[in-house]
Amino acid sequence: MDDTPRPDLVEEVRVRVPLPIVIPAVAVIVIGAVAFGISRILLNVPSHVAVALALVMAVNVLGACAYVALKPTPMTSGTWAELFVVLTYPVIIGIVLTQTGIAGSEEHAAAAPHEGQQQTQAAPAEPTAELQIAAVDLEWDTEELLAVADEPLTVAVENEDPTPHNFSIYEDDSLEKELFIGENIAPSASSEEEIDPLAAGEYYFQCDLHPSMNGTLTAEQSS
Ligand SMILES: [Cu+2]
Repeated sequence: MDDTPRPDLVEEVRVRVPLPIVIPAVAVIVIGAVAFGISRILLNVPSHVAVALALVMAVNVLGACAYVALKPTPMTSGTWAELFVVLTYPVIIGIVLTQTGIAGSEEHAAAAPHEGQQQTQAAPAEPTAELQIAAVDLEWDTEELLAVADEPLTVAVENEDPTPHNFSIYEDDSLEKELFIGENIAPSASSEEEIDPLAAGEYYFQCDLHPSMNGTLTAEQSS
């Protein structure tokens, strides 16, 4: 008799053995990638467009599943490809809408500050020697300060809280090297802190009374 295993059997075993692991793993990866991709698109279009897009996607998924379930003949790679196109065309529409701005992205940008971002101001593009920061509800109103390097700085610190705060600068978050330690600022008071010139680089600032109130001060050469 012939001892060599039937090549088709070997092939079958090789394919079948890992399937109970491979199929769920691939499914998780694919579902995760699709969910992540779609969420990027939905978050980038105005909310009314996102709702419509999500509904179209949902109908598509239902339709595609019905199609697979009812199809009598085995699926060929061609029908899989068709299915893929049907499932992904809303994603493509979404990408086109996002990229072209047809969907009114300005409106979305205007709405963005309502989504829990009012605590964080955008960092100013130009470094300045006159910085401002305010303490509100045990948080700084910004976590990024952009200062001019090699120039004396002032930091106007406003305390809008009923508790005292101070403003201190350290070389880094190890707090090993102090660069400036501010006096405590009374509730509802403000203080103009004068800081010696800082070399270009990144520094760490915090309230020493509440170290969770911290951020990064970046010193940059002014252009
Ligand atoms: Cu504080």
